[in-house]
Amino acid sequence: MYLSEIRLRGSAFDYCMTFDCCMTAVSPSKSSALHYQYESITTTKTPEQIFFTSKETSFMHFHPRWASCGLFLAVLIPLSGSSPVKSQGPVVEAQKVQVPDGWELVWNDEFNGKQLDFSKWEIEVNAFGGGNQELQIYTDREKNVRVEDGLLVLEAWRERTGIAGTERDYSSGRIRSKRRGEWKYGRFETRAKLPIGQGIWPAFWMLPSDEKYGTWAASGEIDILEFKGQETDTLWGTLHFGGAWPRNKFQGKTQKFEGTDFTKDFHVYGVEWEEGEVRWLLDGKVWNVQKEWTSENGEYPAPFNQPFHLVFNLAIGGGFVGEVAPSTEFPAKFLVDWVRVYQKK
Ligand SMILES: [Ca+2]
Repeated sequence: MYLSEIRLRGSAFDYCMTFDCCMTAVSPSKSSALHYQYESITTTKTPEQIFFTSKETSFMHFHPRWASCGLFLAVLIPLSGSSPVKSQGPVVEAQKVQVPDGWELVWNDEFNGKQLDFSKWEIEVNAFGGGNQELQIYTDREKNVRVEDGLLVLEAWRERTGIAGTERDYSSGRIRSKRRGEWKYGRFETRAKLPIGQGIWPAFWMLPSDEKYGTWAASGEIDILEFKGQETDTLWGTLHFGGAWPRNKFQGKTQKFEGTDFTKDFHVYGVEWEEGEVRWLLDGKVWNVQKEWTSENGEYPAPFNQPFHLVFNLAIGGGFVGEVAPSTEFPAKFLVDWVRVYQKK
């Protein structure tokens, strides 16, 4: 099954966001990237139907028939009587989403808009070092967090930056889906390109939304992707659990992928998380499986039986990745093409 995502740029995007309508569509007739230029937009004042006049297709009809899990799926309905297009209207881009067999798409962000979708993400602003003596300050400036050219860009700079009276030597970006996107079990994947350099630490991970079993790491942490900018062929996949710090435990795997430089190309990083098992995927292939963990405050499979949310961040320095080398080049960019969440059919 193919799903196509449609993103509207310019005023149409804002309009669409106003109605919280769908960014995901089924295209029965086209399976590759679609580009439509719109001349006008009308609506029935409901989220169910929005009509577009375009150059290639007279109208586009968003329909709730396939609505599921907060996503409206849509059908492109070509109508006759196309009118000529004179103006440079907003551009709609669609790209194919291939859903893995046995799963259905329940949430995604293709990062194809003009700005971060705050219905899905919160930008985290802090200078606390993440508990790892990290050197960055996370800001909400576009310099550090933005969406452009179909990508989420988390960009770190070597610069003295301050917020609320605290200054750090580097600035960077961090976002999370807490209270916007939270799931118990599923397949969580992102397509991303990682930054290079000693002391650069991009991560895609999950945290418990309600700390039911206690503070970190008693309620768990799922590190889907961790990477050191100085080891460009190596991935870390880890679970944190046990008790509250310092009684926390962790278990995971470090895997070297000979001949692969994760800073050169985009790859798909993910996990499949189900009751009693977490499997790590690289480009759809399993490279790490974890089944054993404990919780001081709950029966197995606690703590990994509660809703978790997603986090993307680009940390600089700290205990995991070590010191930043003078030769490390800035800005460093963590580029994310998309993130998709699937659940079992
Ligand atoms: Ca994208």
